Amino acid sequence: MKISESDLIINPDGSIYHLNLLPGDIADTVITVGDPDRVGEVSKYFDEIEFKKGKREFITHTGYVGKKRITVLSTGIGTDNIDIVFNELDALVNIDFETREIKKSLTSLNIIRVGTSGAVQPDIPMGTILASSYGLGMDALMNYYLQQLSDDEQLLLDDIKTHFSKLNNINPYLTAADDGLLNTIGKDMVHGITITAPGFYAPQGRIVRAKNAVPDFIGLINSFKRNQHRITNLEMETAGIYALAKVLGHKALSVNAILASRVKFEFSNEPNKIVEKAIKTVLERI
Ligand code: R1P
Repeated sequence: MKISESDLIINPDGSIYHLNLLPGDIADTVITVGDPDRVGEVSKYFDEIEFKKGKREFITHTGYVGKKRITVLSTGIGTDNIDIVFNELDALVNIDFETREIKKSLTSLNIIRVGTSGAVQPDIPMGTILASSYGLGMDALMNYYLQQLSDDEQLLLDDIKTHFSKLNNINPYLTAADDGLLNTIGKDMVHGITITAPGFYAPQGRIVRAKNAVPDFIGLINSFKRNQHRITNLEMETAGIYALAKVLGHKALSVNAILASRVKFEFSNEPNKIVEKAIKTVLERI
């Protein structure tokens, strides 16, 4: 079936609407970062840069580390941007732009987020590199997609929904990391459930001037426990990445540079070093 011109917008030069990339521009291994300035911090380790492109907050560098072709691309902040990036990345590999039809043979991308995050457990210090075993979304993105959960995901989500039942009108969603990526790139990192929030301040329990509707949000988050599972950190993209990757048949892992301790009220004085460590670790293991 042909996908319409308004459902999938292709620019006059044949590139996809927001990412401004042509089919063939992206490698099978994609690193996503939130901050457009972080794209160069990753690609400076490439042995060769094939091209640099960009539009809005979506900056892309594709190149090689040894013989391995890698794309690094910035998503900007939030799962609304993840919706755009993941649908467009998928279209670039799985839709024939000439016929506007879904290809018969589908490509599964390996997608690794290298992002920054705050820890909510006292035993996870700043400087930790944490791989998200699950993404728990407190945002609304997955109310708009059909998602099929494994039994393991469903049981864990049921317990989480009970724990957070006093948060009216929030419908959390949960997706596991790709096991293979978690046990290779994420091996010997701290693992835990990452909460993806629809904002940076009150949605992550920060108090500045506006009054928060949920008192002691961090306490509510870090008190959840089920078997070996606990919530370790907060950020703004992982749950959308995990959920949309699975819906579209891609593999995803989120690697978090822990810059803040939300229980000790501390923020690192060397955030760039921590991010650098996360980037180098991922590139060595990719
Ligand atoms: C908020 O400051 C941003 O930082 C974190 C959050 O997820 C959010 O995008 O990740 P990045 O550093 O990758 O952007």
